[in-house]
Amino acid sequence: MPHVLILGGDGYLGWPTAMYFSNRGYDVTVVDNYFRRNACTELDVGMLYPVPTLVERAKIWNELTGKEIKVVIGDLTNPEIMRSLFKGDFEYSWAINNNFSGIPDTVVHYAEQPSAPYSLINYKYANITVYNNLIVTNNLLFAVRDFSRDTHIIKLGTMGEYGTPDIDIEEGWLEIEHKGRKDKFLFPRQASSIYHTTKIMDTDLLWFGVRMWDLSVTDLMQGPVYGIETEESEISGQRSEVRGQTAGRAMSHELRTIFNYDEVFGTILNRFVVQAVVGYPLTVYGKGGQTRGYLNINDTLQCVHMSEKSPAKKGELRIFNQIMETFSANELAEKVQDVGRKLGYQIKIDHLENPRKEAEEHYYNPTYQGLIGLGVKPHYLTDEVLEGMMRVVERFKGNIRRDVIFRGIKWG
Ligand code: USQ
Repeated sequence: MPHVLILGGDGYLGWPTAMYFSNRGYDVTVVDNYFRRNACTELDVGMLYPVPTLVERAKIWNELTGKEIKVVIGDLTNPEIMRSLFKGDFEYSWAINNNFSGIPDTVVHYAEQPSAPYSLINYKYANITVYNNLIVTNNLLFAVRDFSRDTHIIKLGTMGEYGTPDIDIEEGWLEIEHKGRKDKFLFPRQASSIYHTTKIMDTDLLWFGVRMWDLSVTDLMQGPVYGIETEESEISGQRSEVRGQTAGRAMSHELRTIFNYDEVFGTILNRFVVQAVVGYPLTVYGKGGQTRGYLNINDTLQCVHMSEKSPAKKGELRIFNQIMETFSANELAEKVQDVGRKLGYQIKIDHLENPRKEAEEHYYNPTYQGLIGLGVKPHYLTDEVLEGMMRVVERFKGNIRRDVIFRGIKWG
């Protein structure tokens, strides 16, 4: 089976993606330097439940399914570590299951600092974001150029690269007619945080690699993701002889993704669900008309898989808008309030002074047909999905820290 290399394999999307591919028979290697966990500890933002280390998760996965996920612990801003993933000499990192799977057929690049608020805490966190995101992407670009130009790069982008323009948002490209002549360009970008600005810049780095060296790149412009469980995180012990049936079930919970509900790393809907369960008024910022494209974590997995199955051509930067439906912050709050009420929660909605600088009422009409065209079947945000999330969060209610929900990191 093809070899899929996942950069940033410990994060909210990285670990579920690793299990998803492994479960479908792929040879999977994950790399991470625990950036996200360390940042959570440094900023003291809490998590809904503790998560085993990446190495432990791979062992649990192996015990439950018999499948192997190879783990490399290393910082991809170090070019030698990035290059070793294409050469198989793990001199500069720490690797388990050290038998090199060969040059990857596909690289999934999630190894970025993913939080807009983090990037605006102060200049130090802005620098970490700029340095990490751009250097990792550049190291990847040169490793692929130097060792394996046929590897398909799937890079996670963000819908926030486009901002909220007063025109329809196309999937990455726009044909422009100017003084009687026409050409196609990247859709205009106008990010609203330092984090989002780095995503624009790494799109540009890859676009350069496509033009210069005929690389094959898919850039997935993703909206905010919600959700906790995936098919693989709920696999219960098939290998009961290893630790016993009950242990198998307990272990399967340890395969769940890192779940943050704090202001820095939590995304809006995950935060609202936690707030509802713990009786914290929902934190709508400003007027709440901010509209974004959302998707279920299970759809992220499908989108990456479908992109892997139908790669971009050599010399092509293929861009998809990775969202399944659009909502305003107010609409999300009302949905959570309605579902919560049915479950017996009295949920208030607050309109906090917006710590961000963003349009609170705006036009928003993105196109998002490309991934559906590749065969992705959307999971929409139904009442059942929200109820399912609340039921999981309820089980960990005792872990929820109210003090990390809102600290007010200001953009201004
Ligand atoms: N918002 C609230 N209340 C909250 C949290 C957020 O009203 O408690 C609002 C924000 O002001 C914003 C919208 O909800 O208008 C989305 O905020 P978010 O924190 O869920 O998402 P964002 O900061 O934009 O970043 C997240 C991910 C990032 C990804 C991005 C996609 O952290 O990695 O790239 O979503 S997008 O938003 O389309 O750029």
